[in-house]
Amino acid sequence: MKRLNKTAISLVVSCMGFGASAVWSADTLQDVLKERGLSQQDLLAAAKTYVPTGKRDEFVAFSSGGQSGQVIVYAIPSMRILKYIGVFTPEPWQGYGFDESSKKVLAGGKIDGKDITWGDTHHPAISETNGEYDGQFLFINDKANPRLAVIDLRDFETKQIVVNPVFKSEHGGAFVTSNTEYVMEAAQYAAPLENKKFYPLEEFNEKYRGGVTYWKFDRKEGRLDPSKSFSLELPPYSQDLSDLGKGASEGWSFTNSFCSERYVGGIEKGRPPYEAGCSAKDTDYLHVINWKKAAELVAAGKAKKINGHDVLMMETAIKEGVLFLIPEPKSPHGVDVTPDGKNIIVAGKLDTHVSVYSFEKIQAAIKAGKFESKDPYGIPVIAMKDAVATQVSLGLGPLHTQYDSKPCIAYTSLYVDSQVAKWNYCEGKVLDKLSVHYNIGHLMTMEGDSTKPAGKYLVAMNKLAIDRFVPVGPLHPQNHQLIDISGDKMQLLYDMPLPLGEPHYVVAIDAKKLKPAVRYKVGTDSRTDKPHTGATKAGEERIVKKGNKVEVFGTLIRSHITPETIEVEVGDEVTINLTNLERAQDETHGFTVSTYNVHASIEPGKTVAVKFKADKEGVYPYYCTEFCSALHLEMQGYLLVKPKGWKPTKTAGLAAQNYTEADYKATLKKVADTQAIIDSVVAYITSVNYKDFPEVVAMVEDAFDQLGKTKDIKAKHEAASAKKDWENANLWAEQVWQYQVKTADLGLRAKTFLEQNGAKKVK
Ligand code: RUQ
Ligand code: CUA
Repeated sequence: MKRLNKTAISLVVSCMGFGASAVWSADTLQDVLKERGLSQQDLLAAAKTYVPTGKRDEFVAFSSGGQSGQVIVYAIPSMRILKYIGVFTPEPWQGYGFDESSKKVLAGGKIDGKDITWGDTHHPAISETNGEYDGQFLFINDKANPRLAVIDLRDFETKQIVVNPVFKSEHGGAFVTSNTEYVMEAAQYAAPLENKKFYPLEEFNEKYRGGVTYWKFDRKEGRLDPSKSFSLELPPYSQDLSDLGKGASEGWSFTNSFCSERYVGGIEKGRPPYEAGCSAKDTDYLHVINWKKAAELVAAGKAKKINGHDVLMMETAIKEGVLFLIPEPKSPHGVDVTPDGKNIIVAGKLDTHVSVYSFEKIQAAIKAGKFESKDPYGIPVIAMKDAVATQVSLGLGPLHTQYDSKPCIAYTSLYVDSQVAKWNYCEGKVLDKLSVHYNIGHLMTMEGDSTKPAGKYLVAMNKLAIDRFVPVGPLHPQNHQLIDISGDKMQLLYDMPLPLGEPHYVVAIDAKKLKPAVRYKVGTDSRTDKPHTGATKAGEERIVKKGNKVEVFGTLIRSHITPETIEVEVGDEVTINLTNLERAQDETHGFTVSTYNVHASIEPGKTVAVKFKADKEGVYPYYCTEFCSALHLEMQGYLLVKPKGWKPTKTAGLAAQNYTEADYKATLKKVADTQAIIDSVVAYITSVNYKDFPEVVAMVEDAFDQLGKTKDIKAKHEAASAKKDWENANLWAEQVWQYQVKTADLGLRAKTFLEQNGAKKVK
């Protein structure tokens, strides 16, 4: 690589907005470039993605976690990972699958009474209002075990999992209607719709079916409503990706298929394999569905109940004119409606073309009753020439298409060529091509599925990331590549390894649209959004024993778990409810009991219950698992599981420490010194406009709560000292100091916050 000269460097430096007097002198920058072997292009890319400490990213991306069954949240352009959300798979940090309420959410995903603790997540979708992302909810599907999950973006927690009542696999989901009235998913591999019903493969054409499901979403409740959801029966064509109409095509949906040959393989019997049979014909079928009318038909009682679920049968759909087919080139994959809803772009994996279907032409053909044929099930087929506006040859293996903020501009992934093609779908022209790492699957532009894509960046999702990163064994991470699409030419900016399954698809939203909470209303069950039955107020902590059931109503506040001891008999059923009483931001506590496989994450205000059978005698420490404060390690207690009928034998109390008067005096000195610190912090806080900062007000409230507790305790150590009981005098004085430490800790956090956020002096 050519060594950059000084002029070039200073040019770059001034472009980046570093003044001549910047801390990084030109020489230092040049040294770094030279040392690390970086080009000017690299430096530009770095400057476009680097987000300095304290600054925030512009977009937030929600990535499918692939086979991990989770969702990965990362920020753009820095590509910093922000969170993993447990969805179909237990996630211990969030207590997901280890506390009672989250276990119930996961149990919603049981199939035939069996726990399924993983998922093959594919396509996340953000809820929309008038076709624009509103940042309220996220939906994601599980292909392997056909399920759909709802994540509330107020707390980024999974609230609901529903099982598809008629499918055995599901790929074309999740997609939302323009106001999130419905969330759509399409079956993948055809199977009988009736549950637990066997038909031989010889009866594939007659008894196996595909379909699409429209899940009714109740936005107020934030939950899918299975009783108001329905499906549409489709031929066994291996339905694939789908998309919902918007704008001009509002009320309609579109679903691809890749095996309209209805081939069932059987290489064991000497038949050619699936891949040969499923790509034999030149075309498959795009399914065009009037879902609004279908919903009306279902409401009018025209559906058939299968497994207790409304299914609009093909026969009815054909008769009522809600289902049509159009040929589409060879084994297509992606179908993507343009932002204005006027066109539908289909990419055929085994064809170099993308086909731009015109919704207007499709409607004209339907109105005129102009069909070229019927498929074997009697569904009217619109001729491709009557539906296609244009076809553009882009390259090998086109898969998915995304849109720019600029009109008519689209980006399509080319799997075989490992490229992104930028093209104009109005003029049918290729504009630019960029080589990406390897085997690109999906790609994604900012708010690219909405009616108003935000442009700026594109992420290419490359599969099987050979050679890019430091090797970590035969299973490679995936590679998400960030691309700048703001100019005429695309520019590759960043490679991010994603090490948690194969993320199929990602959606990204303007970060400003997300308004997550920082705390819960005290006593909230976060998985139901309702008051928790085990919620407890400070001072009302108790242990209730009824027969062999022990229920603990406890609280958490730095750095203390109430109660400190839980005594049960072997065989008791133990429920521990814990409420986090903190108000300060991020004062999260965790909770576990040794060897009982329970864990909870208890954010401020939350109440969580863990439950287990104390089936083994012994002593089991419990503790807070989140490093919440300087005295976090002391946030502990014991679960004592006593043998049946056990009686104490020793009459002596707990061992004494033999503290002296000198110890007590030393503690009092420590208390006085700490109080001086608190006083100075309080003086600072009250000298500025701290009341204008809700975060600080919460911290100050918590701090005074802590300090308020010292009064009673001070009385205790003084009483003990009057009796020359140095043991208790010293220990109670120590307790005063504990509260002071917590107060000082909060006060200092508040002070730092005020200083960093420009608090002003007040009189
Ligand atoms: S898939 S790589 Cu969306 Cu499941 Cu296309
Ligand atoms: Cu609470 Cu550590």
